[in-house]
Amino acid sequence: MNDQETIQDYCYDEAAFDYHDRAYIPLQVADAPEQPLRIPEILKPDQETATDVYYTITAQTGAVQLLPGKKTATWGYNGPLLGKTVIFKDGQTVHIHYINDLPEVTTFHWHGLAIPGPIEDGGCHAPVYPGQTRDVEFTIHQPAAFVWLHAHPCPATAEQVWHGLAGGAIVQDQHEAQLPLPRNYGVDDIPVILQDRRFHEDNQWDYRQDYDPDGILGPTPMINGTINPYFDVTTQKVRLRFLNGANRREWRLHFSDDLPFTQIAGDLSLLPKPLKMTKLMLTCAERAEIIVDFGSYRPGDEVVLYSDDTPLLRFKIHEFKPDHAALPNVLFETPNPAVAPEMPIHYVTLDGMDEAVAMNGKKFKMDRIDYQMPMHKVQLWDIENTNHAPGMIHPYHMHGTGFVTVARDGHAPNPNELGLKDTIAINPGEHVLLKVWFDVPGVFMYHCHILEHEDGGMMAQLKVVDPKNPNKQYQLMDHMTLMRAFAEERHVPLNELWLGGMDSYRKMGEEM
Ligand SMILES: [Cu+2]
Repeated sequence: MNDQETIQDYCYDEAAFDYHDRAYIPLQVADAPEQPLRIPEILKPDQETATDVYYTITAQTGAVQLLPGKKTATWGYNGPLLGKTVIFKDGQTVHIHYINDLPEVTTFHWHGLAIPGPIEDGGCHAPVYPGQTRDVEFTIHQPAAFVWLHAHPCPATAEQVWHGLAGGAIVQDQHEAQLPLPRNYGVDDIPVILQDRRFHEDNQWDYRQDYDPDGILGPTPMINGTINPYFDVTTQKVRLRFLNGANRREWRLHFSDDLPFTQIAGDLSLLPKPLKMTKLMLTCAERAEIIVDFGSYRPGDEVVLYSDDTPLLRFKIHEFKPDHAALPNVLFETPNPAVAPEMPIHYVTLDGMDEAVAMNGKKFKMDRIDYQMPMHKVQLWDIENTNHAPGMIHPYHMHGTGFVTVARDGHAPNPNELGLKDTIAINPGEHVLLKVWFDVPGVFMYHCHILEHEDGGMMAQLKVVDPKNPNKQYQLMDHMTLMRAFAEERHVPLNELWLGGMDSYRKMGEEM
């Protein structure tokens, strides 16, 4: 690498950054003592063999001491808040036993896993009702990446993630394992899940009070479920696996002293080559892995990670052994399969803002298939954000696959978009061209990953048809079935049920 390649730009339309929104809530440091960054434990398998691994994942309620005073009521997986880090190995068959110990229906969606849908994928068609369980089984066939688990019941995805139903998962493969990269989990390889919350009376969260159809924001940064966190640096190089787990917020990351860092991976794979940069923007659901070299600091120094002007995480430098090993120049060969000539470009538009959000002019319907696509065929997808400038940046996400970014408005993609991705930020007025293919069958959603936008209807679903089983039928649920369950579980009549996304349909006069 040479210095000319250092990226010193956030790469997106500044006029569309979230801080221009009239409802924007700036981040501020909480009036609370600093705390060690929580490192989610690795989830222990119930059983593991050379070919198979068995996990139990329980969605549960809990309470966490986030601020001085009262504990905050939270939700989590196998713990009170967020989740334990799940390890998946390429080639392994995974068996998961889900338990719902929450008071209401939820689903368990693996964001970033290329596994069949809609049941294994765990979107809105795979509910687990309170007190009930579900078992799924799938095989991992994909490159090393940092993916995540989150709730996805429509239209209450946003509210359940806000309660805490989100956790990281690491896909490991043999290629990545052989590269000289930090991977001592919790020491020089740490997840950094970026979220924001507003604390109300008695330190509680209040989703409905904070609701905004363009996405809920809170002033307090919460990193891995920690307020005012610090991390003790004991190695010269530290690998940070960032996940934007916020409902709405964009994170514009940079370090004190404009310390350069090296991005090595995006959402679903390593990058073709490491990229030196000083600024990194992540929109909702995007991931990035970076390596920070603290070699120019001494014990007692502190390095601060910021988003815009707000400190998020303090790195306290301790003694470490010098590590001047260079990173490899080549990290990954991004697949580049040929487009099937018989497949015309498929167009998707991300439309509107506030309650008017839609995709291709329509709001999402759980029992409607919007598109059919043959398995293994590669197709160009043109994703357009039809917002007029200044508008908003919409992070576009696809379930069940990783795609290759071909072009932004006819220009080369940003250099850190050259690996496999599952979520891509689209500027207002922009067309982003993707190469899309599916290697697993099923029904999959694709949507804006501002969680209130997806609940509000900026979402659609496709059916991937396996040529070996072209007539396979999928039992699709509808919104009303889930909403009746929510009404019953919340002990309110259906006409008094409030779920954020329902507002967006009602206000636009649309049936669910
Ligand atoms: Cu959006």
